[in-house]
Amino acid sequence: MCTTCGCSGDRSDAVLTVLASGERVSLMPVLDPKPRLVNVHAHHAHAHDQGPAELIELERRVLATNDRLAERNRAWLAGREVLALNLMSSPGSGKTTLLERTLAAWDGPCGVLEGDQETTRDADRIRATGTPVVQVNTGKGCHLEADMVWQGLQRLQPPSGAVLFVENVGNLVCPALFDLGEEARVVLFSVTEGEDKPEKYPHMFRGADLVLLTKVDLLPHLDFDVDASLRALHTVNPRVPVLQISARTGEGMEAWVTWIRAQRAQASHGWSAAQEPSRRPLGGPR
Ligand SMILES: Nc1nc2c(ncn2[C@@H]2O[C@H](COP(=O)(O)OP(=O)(O)OP(=O)(O)O)[C@@H](O)[C@H]2O)c(=O)[nH]1
Ligand SMILES: [Mg+2]
Repeated sequence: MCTTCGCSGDRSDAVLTVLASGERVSLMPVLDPKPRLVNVHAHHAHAHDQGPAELIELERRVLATNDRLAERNRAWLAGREVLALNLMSSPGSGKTTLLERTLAAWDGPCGVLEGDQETTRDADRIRATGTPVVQVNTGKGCHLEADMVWQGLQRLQPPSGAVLFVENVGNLVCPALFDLGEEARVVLFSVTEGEDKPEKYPHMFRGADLVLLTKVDLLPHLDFDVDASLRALHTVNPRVPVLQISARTGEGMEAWVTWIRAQRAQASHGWSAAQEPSRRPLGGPR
């Protein structure tokens, strides 16, 4: 849950679908990693009765739990030398379209975890490329959480050396708060959104390891000022690399694929030192 937007912590309608088999799994937290979480959920049922201090404490504890689960994902991914990229943006910035084109261009093993509140439309599009995919529907939730990614990983079982693309729920606010165990965060910023978005949603852009300025094929038809958008971006994240890209024309795709390769090469240094996670604190697969 996020006190940021007030979205419900109720996970009763969250579900994961494995596209290949049609398996559907409830994402109700079935096993709280620490007993004290039970209290968190119990409290949340009455969150509207709580004062700001209690809500901040509640959020801190939820995020701390998420961070521990994200570390478990990170260790699992490192143990299998799988590069996980978390793609985030506002709705409709072009995440799925970029993925469709990327998967066609990528020559190694891949997996995709799709996040949306409802429907399997994005996962259907990915499945059509022949790539293994699971869809997480968050229901009332507005972001993916680390345990959802864990559940997806257990079903995708990406092979060693694969790239796992996680398409987060379209939202420029809450997904930024939740570490998923990814190696890098890629934030898409489309030229139809207005130059000021990085300054209005600084947390998302501040946490980005790469920003993709998308739909640049539309620039001739818009009064979007690329230089002004880059100034706004660099105000909140001065050193973030930016690639201008169009999934429609293919402009920038080569640079994007090169960036992914470089990420994998860089991550592999850490993987060689990585250990399997201890099973004791968090338990095995749920
Ligand atoms: N002109 C142009 N249109 C694009 C490009 N990329 C995506 N689109 C269009 O933008 C719309 C949204 O694209 P999606 O890829 O579904 O966006 P998304 O970010 O996955 O959307 P959500 O999953 O709903 O957040 C679609 O109509 C796409 O055809 C592009 O590079 N150029
Ligand atoms: Mg999408």
